[in-house]
Amino acid sequence: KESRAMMFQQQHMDPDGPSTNSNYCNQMMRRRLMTEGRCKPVNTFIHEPLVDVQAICLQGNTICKNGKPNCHKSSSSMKITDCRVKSSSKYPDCDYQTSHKERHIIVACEGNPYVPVHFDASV
Ligand code: 139
Repeated sequence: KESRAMMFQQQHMDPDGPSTNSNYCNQMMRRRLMTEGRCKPVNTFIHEPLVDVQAICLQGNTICKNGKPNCHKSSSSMKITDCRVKSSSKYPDCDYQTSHKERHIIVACEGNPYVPVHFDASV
């Protein structure tokens, strides 16, 4: 469904990032509305062109963590930033640890066009 695809882009796409900034996750998690109601515990931002991330849906098929068969693993490693809420963080002051990485990523795809809707893992 298109709105799930848009939500994936809002929560996971940052092709021009990251700024060289240890505050990256604190700023981005708030700016992308993942600190409303609760602090989303873990979220990954992807620093690659949207077309390259959409193309993962045509790459290696794999089983998702929830057992569904619609996951795909990127054939290339990708620049990502993992944001993980600190144990000392207290809503509404969501405080995140920022970790820049280069990993293969696994996304779930849905719809027609068949596009990413969920971030499953990085490996
Ligand atoms: P989520 O609500 O999980 O999915 P995020 O990915 O942003 O939102 N959907 C599937 N969901 C899971 N498995 C499948 N095979 C699916 N196929 C379709 C968004 C939508 O995708 C649909 C769902 O029904 C839903 O409507 O793991 C929990 C959250 O943590 C994030 C990813 C996930 O949220 N996370 C976890 C990261 O960003 N990085 C990590 O390394 C680990």
